[in-house]
Amino acid sequence: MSESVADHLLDRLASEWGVKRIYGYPGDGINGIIGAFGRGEARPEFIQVRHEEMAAFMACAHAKFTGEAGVCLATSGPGAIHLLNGLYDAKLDHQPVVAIVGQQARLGLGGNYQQEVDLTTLFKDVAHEYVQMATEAGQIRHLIDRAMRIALSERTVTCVIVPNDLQMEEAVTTPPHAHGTVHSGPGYTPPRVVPDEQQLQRAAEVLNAGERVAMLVGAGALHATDEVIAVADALGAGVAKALLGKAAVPDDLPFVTGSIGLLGTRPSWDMMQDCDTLLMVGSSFPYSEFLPEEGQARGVQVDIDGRMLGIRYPMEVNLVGDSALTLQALLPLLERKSDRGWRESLEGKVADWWGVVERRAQEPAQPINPQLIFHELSKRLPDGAILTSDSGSAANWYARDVRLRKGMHASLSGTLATMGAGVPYAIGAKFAHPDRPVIALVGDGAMQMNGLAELITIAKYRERWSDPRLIVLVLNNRDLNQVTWEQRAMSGEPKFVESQQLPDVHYARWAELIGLNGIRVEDPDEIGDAWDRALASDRPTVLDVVCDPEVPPLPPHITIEQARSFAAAIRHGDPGRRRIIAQSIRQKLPEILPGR
Ligand SMILES: Cc1ncc(C[n+]2csc(CCOP(=O)(O)OP(=O)(O)O)c2C)c(N)n1
Ligand SMILES: [Mg+2]
Repeated sequence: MSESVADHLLDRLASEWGVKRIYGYPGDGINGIIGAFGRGEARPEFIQVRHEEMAAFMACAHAKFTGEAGVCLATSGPGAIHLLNGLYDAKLDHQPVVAIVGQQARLGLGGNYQQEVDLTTLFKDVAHEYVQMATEAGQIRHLIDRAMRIALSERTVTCVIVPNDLQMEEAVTTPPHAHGTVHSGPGYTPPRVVPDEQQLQRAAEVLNAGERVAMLVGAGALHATDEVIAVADALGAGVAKALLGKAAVPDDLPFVTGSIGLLGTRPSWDMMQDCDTLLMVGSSFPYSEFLPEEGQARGVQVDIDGRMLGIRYPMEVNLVGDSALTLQALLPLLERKSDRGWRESLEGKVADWWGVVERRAQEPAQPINPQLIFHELSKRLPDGAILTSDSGSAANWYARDVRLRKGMHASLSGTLATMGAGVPYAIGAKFAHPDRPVIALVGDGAMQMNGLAELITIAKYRERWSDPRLIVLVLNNRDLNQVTWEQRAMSGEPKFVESQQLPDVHYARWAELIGLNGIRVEDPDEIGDAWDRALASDRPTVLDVVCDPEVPPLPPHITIEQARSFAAAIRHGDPGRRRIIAQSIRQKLPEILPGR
């Protein structure tokens, strides 16, 4: 049988671009492509998800945890539309993801045909760097080559649309050598991007002149751990981490002040308030109120993407460069600060802060303080663990309480901050690294939104993973808690039970029903043991922990406005007011009374 367009498409992805698997969901818009998975030798594996949005999240997770492009596949119309949120997640976090989607037959296009959606327009924003519909078999080769290469070189989302009738046509692997044809080739290797000597010198002058240097690192520094540590040592600096850069430097280093921002730590806040120099590496951390005030500090920024420079703080020196290479080149130009006073004061604050975090975790709650769950996990994290978090209160505790060590990976939906990415990210991580333990930290809202269904995907594929450990922690607080607290602290609104309260679900029993391990915990004394059991299990585990929605995910400092709004929410009759006040005092006390 001669090769079809669909055969050629999959061959090109597998043989020329090294794509090992494609996350997707079938439909008649892609029947030709689905049929081709089973033919030929060089084919990517088809991974069947429960919903196309999850396929896009998994492709994004693949990119985040491997550095390769992730690929997802959906049918025309509804399938394509379902992909969008996951694709935006990838785009906003600068991940290379290629979406391949079906379309109605070319003859029917423009005929208001069933499931006909203007897909080039639909994807024009999320995949604006490259979205193309094939109308000729001879286009497939260059559409695939360009979609892959542009996704990788621009670290973004691209999209190829293939009408269903075209998929079954005979492939044209080599277009005629004639006017008007395109002859593409595969392959991409990232360049070595280093700023020129003069700019490095300018940066070094600013950094050498500073007496109190603060570093802020993000996702762009994930591969530059040693370089960040070496530069921080030379400069006597502390290192704060944006959420996506949590794994960039380990939390067990004494000068790492931890996360920054609403989910951040007190030492990160203090460091930014008091520094005279800011060195930002691979981060577009958005909240300017957590950075120094304009004029307070001299700034140097390093980013691989020139568009991301100088947009959060008016930097004196803006360096376009790879973080690891740039810091390596900068290092010999830096004078080691002989006065270590600033560094020592930061280290003192960091040590005190970990005490606060621990004491906050130990405060009693009804029935379980969510921080205790993360605290107990932190102590037990296996080497090489990969963590994913969902958006919600979990992200607070993930950011503040979890102590990552060297060699661990961790991520979440950082910029889009969408709910529902935690479980599909964990699945993507597990396929990419089947030999490593993966732990997803997810709210009950996110679980009800996406996670419950996607547990079925875990049950379906679990036997292939050599390390059976995939743990989904469900923070069972029967509440859309993060937003409930935002309503209280930002808008002064009491909890609106109708929108915020969630149905109680027995997640552990659900897990057992589909052949996974399920553990439900309702007593704080059982958490450590529950983590031990989950980490020793021979299969994926859902750890359903009933926890207290009235423990406030406090920001590192509270503004007068937030305090006013909070007081208004209580005055306006918040249903949890009595316990909220008690818990807020409990959570604040460990900070005010250190060593209590
Ligand atoms: C798709 C989507 N819808 C809504 C939101 C707004 N939002 C952010 S966190 C959150 C609450 C999450 O609740 P849950 O998963 O139960 O976690 P909790 O905060 O209760 O721990 C909501 C509704 C969002 N970020 N993404
Ligand atoms: Mg919840």
